[in-house]
Amino acid sequence: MHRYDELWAGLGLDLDAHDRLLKALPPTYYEVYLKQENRPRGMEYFDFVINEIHGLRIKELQEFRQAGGKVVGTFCLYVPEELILAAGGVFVGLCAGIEVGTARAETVLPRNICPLIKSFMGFKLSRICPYFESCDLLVGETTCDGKKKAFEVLADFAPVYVVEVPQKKGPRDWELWLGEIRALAARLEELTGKKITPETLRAAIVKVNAKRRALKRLAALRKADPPPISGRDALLIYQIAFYDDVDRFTAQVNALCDELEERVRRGEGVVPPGTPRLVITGTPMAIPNWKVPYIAETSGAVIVAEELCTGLRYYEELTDESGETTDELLASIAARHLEFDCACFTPNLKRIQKIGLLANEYRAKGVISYILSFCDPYAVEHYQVEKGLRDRNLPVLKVETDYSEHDAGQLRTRIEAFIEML
Ligand code: BJ8
Repeated sequence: MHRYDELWAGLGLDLDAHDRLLKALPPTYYEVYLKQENRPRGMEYFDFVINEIHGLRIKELQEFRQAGGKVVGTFCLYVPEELILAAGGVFVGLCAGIEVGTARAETVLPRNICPLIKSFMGFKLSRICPYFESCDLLVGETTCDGKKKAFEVLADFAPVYVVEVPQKKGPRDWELWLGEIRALAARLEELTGKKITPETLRAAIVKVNAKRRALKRLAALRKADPPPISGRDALLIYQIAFYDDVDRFTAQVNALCDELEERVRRGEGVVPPGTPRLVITGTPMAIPNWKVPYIAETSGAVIVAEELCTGLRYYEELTDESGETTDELLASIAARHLEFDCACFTPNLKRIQKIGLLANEYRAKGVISYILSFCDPYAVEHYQVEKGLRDRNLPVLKVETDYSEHDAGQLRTRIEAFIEML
């Protein structure tokens, strides 16, 4: 990776700690990604993006800010990307998937808390994430208790605005949610100094829908046996979707899909036909958390779909583009963002049905229920997942883990045994 010392210093990063982070990534990336055989050529763009993860994109964000633009950091799918774009801003997803700055994070958080929360707090307090340092506003949300309370802490270190996400999906919850979307729109207008109009809203919805359509196209191609792309590569693309320029990303995903269509036509895949196919469900896998997919795909299986926020939940639903007024379009955005199913909601049985349907549609032989340690919503909801999949005679393996490598050997043994019995 090129060095951007001036840029990083300008953002106030701790350059020594940042260097250590940058050194840790390339060997892992080589092992998890570059060593794969028969990768699609179209992955070159995404490799390039990762190689420049703290470089070119950060430069673009700084240029945007120097021209008066505002960058908004988010942590959850319930914060609509199209709203930020409609207000003239740029969004970046800030969830983090690596154990970094833990000691600092533990000065303000309990030790036993979800690694995703600890990781984003560690990134902020250690000043090693140029995305965090590029944000003019962080938009949190009241999903799980851990995140909700962590945003109160984060507000001591950066400007934070919190959206209230309901816990149920009834008529009263809808009223609350629509009000929250309107309030967020007003806060974003205040931040950017730009009015959200029906035109800017519709353009933003069309733009983000195009990205979702490209990702849906990619997902559909993975139904082929053999699949033309690995689960690891698909996950990488979903992770990059959270911070890359929307139009460029969409074009690159579509170009990759053109290539994958050709592969499917030729019957060419990344694994031999008949390789056991898996669906992964559960908590999000923020970049660079590739641990479980890497283990599963180097243990004789291939992942064909993800019921994750870094997967299906991110792209499945489209926002209705047809509204005329700002209010109608805001209601469409609110409706779309109450559609997908996070375990923070109750009841959440649509999620359970979705996992079964997904496994059938993608001809998966088994499901991995992936849970980040100390994530109560997904850990407790695993009971429903297991029950629902048992009814469909689908084997499920529960994997509860964090970002460290200490359990990698034990996980490999369990995952290999699971794949063998499929
Ligand atoms: S819509 S999954 S991105 S809340 S893993 S921090 S739930 S303790 S990330 Fe999430 Fe939005 Fe839901 Fe998706 Fe809490 Fe669990 Fe940690 Fe989590």
